[in-house]
Amino acid sequence: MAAPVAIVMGSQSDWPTMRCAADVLGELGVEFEARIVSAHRTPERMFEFGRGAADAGFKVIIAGAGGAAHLPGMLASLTHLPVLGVPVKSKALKGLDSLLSIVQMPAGVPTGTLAIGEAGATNAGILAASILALSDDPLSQRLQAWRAERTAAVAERPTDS
Ligand code: RP5
Repeated sequence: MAAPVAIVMGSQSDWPTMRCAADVLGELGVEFEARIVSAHRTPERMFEFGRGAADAGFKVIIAGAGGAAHLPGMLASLTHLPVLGVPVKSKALKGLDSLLSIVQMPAGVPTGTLAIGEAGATNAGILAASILALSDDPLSQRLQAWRAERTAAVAERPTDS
């Protein structure tokens, strides 16, 4: 069976950020496929991927890009699957450019937009799992246990060390 989550990114340089989505999906036991698909450098690949994503068996797409970050929005225009956009931190503008490029979609073409950088990628992974968990009880149980573990790991008081 095909992996339910696609993690796509505009460049190899996005992988250290996008790997956070991959890591958390791995912890939750969710299969994923990671691919480089650039809206600007490989537009034909983007069209092919976006148009074929649902038929390929994907259920959720996590798309990360930096700077003029058009990949998440373009993919959202090419597929009815949910697209979660991760603004990758850019060198010049620290990811504010990426965030604004992803978040300001016109009405009718929604792109879920997460925080800039690694926190956003991690949360995109968790959110993808939450979406899949709506129709997957064992995953829902794993997700709830995972969240409870993280809650229990927060100390009530700070320490000096
Ligand atoms: C975007 O340009 C990519 O998503 C990446 O965040 C940024 C820089 O890409 P590289 O020049 O590092 O390949 O398309």
